[in-house]
Amino acid sequence: MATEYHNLSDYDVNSVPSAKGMKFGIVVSEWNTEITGALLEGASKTLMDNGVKKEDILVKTVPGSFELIYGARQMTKLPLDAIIALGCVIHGETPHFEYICQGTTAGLAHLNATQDIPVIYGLITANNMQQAKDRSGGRLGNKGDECAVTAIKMADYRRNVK
Ligand code: DLZ
Repeated sequence: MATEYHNLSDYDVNSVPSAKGMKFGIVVSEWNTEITGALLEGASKTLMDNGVKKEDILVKTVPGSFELIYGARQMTKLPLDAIIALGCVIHGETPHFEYICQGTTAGLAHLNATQDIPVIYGLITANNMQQAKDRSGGRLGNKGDECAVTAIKMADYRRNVK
């Protein structure tokens, strides 16, 4: 289902496991800070709405989305339950957009395949600023909220998978 048909902030509270005692890392990119700041706000609030203590959320910034890979990699060394990577890449005039999106996506996927802690993919890849606003607290909800719920579910999965 495309995001167009699904509000990113909607979730069934009954489907979210208890996040009591869980610790999360959020690594957030400074590029397009208006968008990434809104993603961070949404993710933090949704974690706390679901029982995570403010002091159990570690937030670190990196310069751009490409650096989310290293930022998240460093966090995998900490005693966290899941890591959320938040960034926003907006299409420009050159093919740079494709390289950043592909590189960041592949890097974060690689961490999921090789590290023990789930890394949640909170990268908005938009053709323009309006699309990014729509997905960071605008008409399509907030991808930060979606990432927070996903982080709790994956942290619970990690704790319980045998
Ligand atoms: C260079 C660049 C460009 C053009 N656009 C974005 C963007 O839209 N969103 C983003 O998060 N980062 C962008 N960057 C920066 C790269 O992610 C990275 O920080 C630099 O290439 C340095 O490694």
